[in-house]
Amino acid sequence: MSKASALLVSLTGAALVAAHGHVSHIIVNGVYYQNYDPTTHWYQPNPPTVIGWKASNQDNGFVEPNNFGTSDVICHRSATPGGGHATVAAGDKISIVWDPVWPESHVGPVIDYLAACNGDCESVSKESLKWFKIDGAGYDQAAGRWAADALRANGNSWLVQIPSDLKAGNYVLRHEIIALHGASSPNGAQSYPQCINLRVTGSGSTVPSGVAGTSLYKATDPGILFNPYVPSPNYPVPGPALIPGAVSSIPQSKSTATATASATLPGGGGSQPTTTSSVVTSVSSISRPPVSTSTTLRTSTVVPSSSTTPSPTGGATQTKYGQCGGSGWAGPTACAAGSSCSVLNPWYAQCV
Ligand SMILES: [Cu+2]
Repeated sequence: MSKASALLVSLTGAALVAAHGHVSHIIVNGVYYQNYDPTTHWYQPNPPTVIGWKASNQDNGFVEPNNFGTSDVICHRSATPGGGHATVAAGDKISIVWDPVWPESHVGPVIDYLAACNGDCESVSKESLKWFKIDGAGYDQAAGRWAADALRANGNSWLVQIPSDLKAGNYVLRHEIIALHGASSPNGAQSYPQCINLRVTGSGSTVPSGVAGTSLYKATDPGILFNPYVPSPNYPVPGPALIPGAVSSIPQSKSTATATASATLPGGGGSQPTTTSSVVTSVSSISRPPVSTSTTLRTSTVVPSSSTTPSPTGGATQTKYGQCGGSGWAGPTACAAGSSCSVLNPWYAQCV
């Protein structure tokens, strides 16, 4: 090891305890769906129903290789299914957006899997899910960069395509970044799995076979125990092979949201997207209602998110006791008649 690379290792070692990230939302066909936010929703008495799985990664943290044989690796720590889903068509491209900006030090692969729920994903047992890999990008020799670098360069987002011949049904999308900055040491890699419920429509007939989440990786796999600090790394993306016809990554581009949608609840009986006017509102037509009249609980004003994404407040009205504001809040800010939006703290405002 050169002095330079030894210095690099010691510097990045200091970053091991830094916060990392989670997927804040997805955009598909211009429609924005909020994801589970572990840094805020975890603490809320009435968090919104979202497409993403709930998990106890309030620290924006990761799953360590010594736990790759435990259920925590499936959809992050202590994960339980998201309460709703998004509807997409086979062949659709989904933009998966992380927050905050992925750390430059956290080089590594980006990998996406699907697993069929064989019923509602909202009530599926995560141990029963069999994952098949629909993309998996490691080190791009031609571009001279890691997939995580490409993600960061793409507006902190990753574009994944649902296989066009996938059989219609309910699936969990498992999107993952594996950070390798500490991976030359045993148990030094960091897995950041994020799970999202999808209802896939279409006329396809294929459901590829897959493997249980607890069998995806071992701590000693060559793509898990790996020194990334070499010139032009020859990196083996860990996990099972790509399904037939899949590519390591499709050409990356950013997506722009022009509308927002709520998660669809299970048991609705239909496979239609929730693109009715009641839940999808053109962003340009949104007018943000006044946040609140004064109440004794109010201690501060709501500061609009500084995110570059249009604020998808929608046209909906929040029910009494539901969330109506707070940092990063993407849901309704208007309260049902008889209640008003009260700011409890910078992260949470509630209709009371
Ligand atoms: Cu980190």
